[in-house]
Amino acid sequence: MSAAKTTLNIAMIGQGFMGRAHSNAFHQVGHFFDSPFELRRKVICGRNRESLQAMASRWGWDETATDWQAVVERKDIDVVDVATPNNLHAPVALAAAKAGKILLCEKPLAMSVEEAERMAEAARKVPNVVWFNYRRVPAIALAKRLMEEGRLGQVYHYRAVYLQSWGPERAGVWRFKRSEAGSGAMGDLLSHSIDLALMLNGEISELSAMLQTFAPPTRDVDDAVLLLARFSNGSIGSFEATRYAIGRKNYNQFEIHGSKGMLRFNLEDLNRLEFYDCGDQQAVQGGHQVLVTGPGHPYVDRYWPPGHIIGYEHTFTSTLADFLEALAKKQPFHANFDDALQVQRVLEAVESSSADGRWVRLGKGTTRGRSEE
Ligand code: NAI
Ligand code: SOE
Repeated sequence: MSAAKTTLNIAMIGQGFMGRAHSNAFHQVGHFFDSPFELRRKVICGRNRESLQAMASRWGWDETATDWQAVVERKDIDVVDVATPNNLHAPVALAAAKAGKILLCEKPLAMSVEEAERMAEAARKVPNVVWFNYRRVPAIALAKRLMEEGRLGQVYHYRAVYLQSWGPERAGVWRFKRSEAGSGAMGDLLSHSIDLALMLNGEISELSAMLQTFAPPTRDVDDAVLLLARFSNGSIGSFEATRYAIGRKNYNQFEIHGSKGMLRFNLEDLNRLEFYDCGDQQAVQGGHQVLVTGPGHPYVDRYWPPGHIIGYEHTFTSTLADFLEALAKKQPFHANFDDALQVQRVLEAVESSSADGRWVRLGKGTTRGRSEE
């Protein structure tokens, strides 16, 4: 008979989009992965009692609550998952870390570098995760593997865009308020592109950026951001993130050119990675459209047979699965609060460059993805 698994009681703060994505991951991880822990969806905490109850029933949460402070101090809670607007990440995470809880937190980690530093320091005492879920897209994990194997050679160009089309008519929600979001397209979208760039291509050494707000007074955050960057490996990068790319839905794309080849990925075609290999016979050179559904591709053997595509929600399940495995083996996990602090440093440099109209140097080591160590 196999030994009983340790149960982890989870409290999730937030009942919105990510509340659903995380609930699904907590529910599914044990179905697809050999989870070393039994996860119990113990308390879901939000602000709207009625919809909370409905959500708790739908997603299998035992209890509901509306006071996050009381929840994070409960002795019977092992894990606190922060899925609230950005301004609450720090207070909830700091209180939970103080109470010794395992910490899961949404991106962007914080409202400022100063806040992110305090959070990262507190989180070093407990196991922790930041939900930079795109790292676990199989095609992106494959891109990482190919780069680590040197299949791109020396990297020259890193180019990323993150395009959405909220446009002018979607004001009012927390995402458009500096007091709750901290920033606009920058923290919401660019943070993902920067996290991936640091993971795939290493440290950014300097940057020059421009932030733009198109919508007048109702909105006090950036709608769009453009960024030029130099990486420590000698490559140069360009990034664009916008909520005004009318016609684009969730167009999270990167393209990397090296001396031996090229990689291209777009989230709207999540199961595919394009790989151009200069080593191919000249007669057949061209981008390989790799359907990253196995065999031999990251994560996919946990889901369906080759060719049976997976979706957005699986990235959260795979993130959680990797974290639980690392937790059981007492191994480091990425992306963690320290990784997200590096992203936050880049975001702060973007703001300062945009305000001063200058290039900003980032101190050596400040933006190196921890996973590169
Ligand atoms: P949402 O607006 O759908 O949900 C936010 C939730 O927080 C709501 O349920 C609200 O009731 C709850 N909340 C607000 N104040 C609260 C309080 N005082 N106590 C308890 N609950 C409170 O927002 P969404 O899209 O779920 O975003 C949440 C976080 O997740 C943000 O930090 C966002 O940047 C991040 N996010 C990350 C994504 C990813 O790809 N990793 C995707 C979407 C969002
Ligand atoms: C915004 O529309 C959003 O949901 C971001 O908050 C997420 O981080 C991004 O993954 C998808 O877009």
